[in-house]
Amino acid sequence: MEVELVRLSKVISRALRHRPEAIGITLDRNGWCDVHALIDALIKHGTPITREQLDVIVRGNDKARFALSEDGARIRAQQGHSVEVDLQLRPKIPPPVLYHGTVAEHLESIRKAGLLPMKRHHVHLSRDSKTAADVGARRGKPVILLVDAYRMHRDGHRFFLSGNGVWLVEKVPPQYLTS
Ligand code: HQG
Repeated sequence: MEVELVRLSKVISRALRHRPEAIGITLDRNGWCDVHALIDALIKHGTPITREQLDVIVRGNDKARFALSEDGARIRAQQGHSVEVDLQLRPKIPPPVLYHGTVAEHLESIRKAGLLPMKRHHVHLSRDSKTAADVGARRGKPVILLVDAYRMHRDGHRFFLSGNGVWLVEKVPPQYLTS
């Protein structure tokens, strides 16, 4: 995606996941925002954007971060929120192994406390180790942890699959982790 669209995508991501109030929009309880309201608010706050650009961002986003409602009138982020939203995800049986990408400096704390959601609502897990490596690489040399999702599920932990293929769980206690 061209540089300008990546920049716009980051601004939208911040608005729809973390700080809607910073540009004066509101999300409904399921995280949706009226598309015109979003565009107007972005323009008003110094980020001019057209409906065409927004559509390209939604369609062309490598991670499908955003989804439009069926009628195209509303938009929301598919995961990664820090604001309280109910994405109405239903619990789903995970694959036996999931992966988490992090960096060495977090390992000591993760070994003690397990994986925690930190600023987000869930711990984010990937179906494949390559995706986990990419996630870890955002912070430095990636370290990949294996999550025994089979045993977690069997022990009663609930997993959710986001609209863009990210596995979400409330926490991963240390006994289910191996590196
Ligand atoms: C670490 C991006 C110390 C955790 C990505 C991670 C992903 C701990 C960081 C999505 C810890 C949280 C999520 C503990 C977890 N002690 N550190 N007990 N438990 N951590 O960004 O998984 O571009 O909230 O390892 O591609 O890195 O936003 O989570 O390093 O899909 O669409 O604390 O964000 O997608 O960082 O990334 P994050 P994440 P988007």
